[in-house]
Amino acid sequence: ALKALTGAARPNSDMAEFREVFSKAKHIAIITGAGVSAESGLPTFRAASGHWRRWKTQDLATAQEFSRNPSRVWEFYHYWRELALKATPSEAHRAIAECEARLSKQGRSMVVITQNTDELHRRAGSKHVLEVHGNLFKTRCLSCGDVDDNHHSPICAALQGKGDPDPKCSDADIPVRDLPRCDEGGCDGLLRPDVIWFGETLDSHVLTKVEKELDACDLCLLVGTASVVFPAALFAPQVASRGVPVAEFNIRPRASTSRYKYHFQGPCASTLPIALA
Ligand code: BV8
Ligand code: ZN
Repeated sequence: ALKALTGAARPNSDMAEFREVFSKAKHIAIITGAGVSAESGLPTFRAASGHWRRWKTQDLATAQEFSRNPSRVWEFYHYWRELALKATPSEAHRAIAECEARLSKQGRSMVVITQNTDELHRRAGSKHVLEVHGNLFKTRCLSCGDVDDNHHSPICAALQGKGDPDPKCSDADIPVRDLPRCDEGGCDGLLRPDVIWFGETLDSHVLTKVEKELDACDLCLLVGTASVVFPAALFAPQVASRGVPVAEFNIRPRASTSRYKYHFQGPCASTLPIALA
């Protein structure tokens, strides 16, 4: 009772018990957030209070800000693209990818439902990945709607060396004609990153696939997410409400009234390889 009163963090769940459940699961859904890329060197949104220069991430990641100041928003995305290109998948990404390959040989499925846009799950070798917030390395044309893969570094000459996150850094104020443009048959429309901005709805095709996986899974892992961004924050609670066990892997201590069956505290690059071995 005293512990509950002090709200002291409760110890980790029993890993042996979790691994028993894991060994019997046929369809595993792994929901991941920025914490799974933390050990790849990508700052999480909560860390550094999610700032780039003087702005909060969620104030820049909007369609309004892009139409108001496309140069500033492209500097921001150039910064993230270059960070993600230089990053390498962590032990957490790798453990997930290896586990998927092992399970598929046993006729068992694993799907990664990621909020991350850094493509590190794919680079680690995961095959079945649903990117609910889009992908930094895809562009979408505002004129013709064409969506393209784009891993160019820099994405356009004018952004070379730009995007420094230091608050003292001033805007590059790149003229819109020098920002990334569409090369689809003379369209030349302005390109945007193909990510889901705040205030934009998630892609309905992706959401349909997510719903199917959440309804089919018999075990769910929730890795490295603060679960504050909607509607992704509702995915794990939806699985738990079906009575399916959810195991949360997070660096922050478990709230004494955790809503999930299992909780393993610690950096997921250390905890996941043990859990998924
Ligand atoms: C929408 C791409 C319909 C852009 C991103 C209720 C219902 C619906 C909408 C809302 C709602 N309430 C509010 C909204 C609006 C908004 C929202 O959720 N706002 C939040 C801030 C309250 N949602 C939307 O706008 C969504 N659209 O619902 O459309 C609609 C439309 C209009 C009006 C109403 C409804 C679209 C949301 C998608 C936004 N796009 N990404 C870009 O950023 O480039 S989200 C972005 O932030 C990231 O992609 C990421 O998903 C998210 C950050 O969350 P996390 O991944 O959890 O990362 P975070 O840093 O927060 O946490 C890291 C965690 O890891 C921490 O817990 C930490 O402890 C842990 N950790 C750290 N290190 C480690 C670790 N764990 C383990 N190991 C470690 N080493
Ligand atoms: Zn176009």
